Amino acid sequence: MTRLTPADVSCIGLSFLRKYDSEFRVKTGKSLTQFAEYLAKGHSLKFNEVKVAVVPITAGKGIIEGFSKAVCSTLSFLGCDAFVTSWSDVSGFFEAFQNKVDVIFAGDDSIFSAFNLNTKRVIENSYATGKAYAAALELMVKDLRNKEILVIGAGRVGISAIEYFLNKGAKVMFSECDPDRIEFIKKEYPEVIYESNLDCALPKIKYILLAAPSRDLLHEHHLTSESIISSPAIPLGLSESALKKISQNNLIHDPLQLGVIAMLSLALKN
Ligand code: 2YG
Repeated sequence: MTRLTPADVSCIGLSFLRKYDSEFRVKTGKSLTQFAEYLAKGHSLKFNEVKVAVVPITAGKGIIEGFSKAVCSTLSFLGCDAFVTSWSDVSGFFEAFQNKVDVIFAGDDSIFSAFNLNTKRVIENSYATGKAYAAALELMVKDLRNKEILVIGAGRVGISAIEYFLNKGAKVMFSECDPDRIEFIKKEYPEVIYESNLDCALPKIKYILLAAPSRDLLHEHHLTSESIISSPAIPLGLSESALKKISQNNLIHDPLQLGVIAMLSLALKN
C-alpha cells in the first residue's frame, strides 16, 4: 500500500480545498459536498451535525507529519465539527470517546479507516477510494452503461472500482502485472476482460481508472485528447508527454481528499 509523505499532504488546508472544490465542480458538475451525497446514494448528509476525531497513530512507520491535519481540514471543509486529538493511539481513542464524537478516523501502515461509533459501520480507505474515483469518472463520462472502461491495477482500490463499474453496466477491462491478482479477477469477475498489453488496449479505450502506483505507466501514445482519466494512484502514472496530451479537465487525481470524503460519506449513509 502506498505510504503518503508530508510533501503529499502539507498543502491540504481550507484555501487549497476551496480551489480543489471549484476545479472538481468544473470536471464533474458537482461540488465536493454534492459528490459526498452522490456517493451516499442521494441520502442528505447533515455534515454540520457530525462530530469527527482524527487520531494520530504511532504504530509501525509512525506518524506522517501533516496527515491527520489534512484529513481534519478535508472533513472541516465539508462542514463537520472535526478535530485532531491531542493524544495519539489508544489515548487518542479515549479522548475521542470522551468528546462523544460520531466518527473516528485513524490509520496505521496497513489500514486507514473511518469508524462510525453510532452505527458500528467501518469504512476502509482503499474501498472508499475505489468507489470515489469510479464515481468521479462516471460523472465525467456522464453515463457508464455499455461504455468501455479500463481499470489499471487490480489491488483493493482497483477491485472496489471494478465492482462500482459493473454495478453501473459498464464494459470493464483490467490490466495488472501480479499473476495472483489476475487469476483472482478472472475467477471472481469472469465478465471483466484481461488486457495483457496496454499498447493494444490504448488508446482505443478512452476511459481509464488508474489504480497502479507506478510512475510513467502511461505515455502519449496511450492517450488522445478525448481520454478521461481518474487516478487514485500515488504517484500519478502519467509521463510528462502524456500529461500534455490530455485536457486537464479530463483528469482527476489527488493524494487523499476524495478518499477521505468517500470514507465519511459511506460511513454516514444509512
Ligand atoms: O497517523 C499517522 O500519521 C500515520 N499512522 C498514518 C499512516 C497512513 C498510511 N497510509 C497511507 O499513507 C495511505 N494509504 C493513505 C491513503 C492514501 C490515499 N490515496
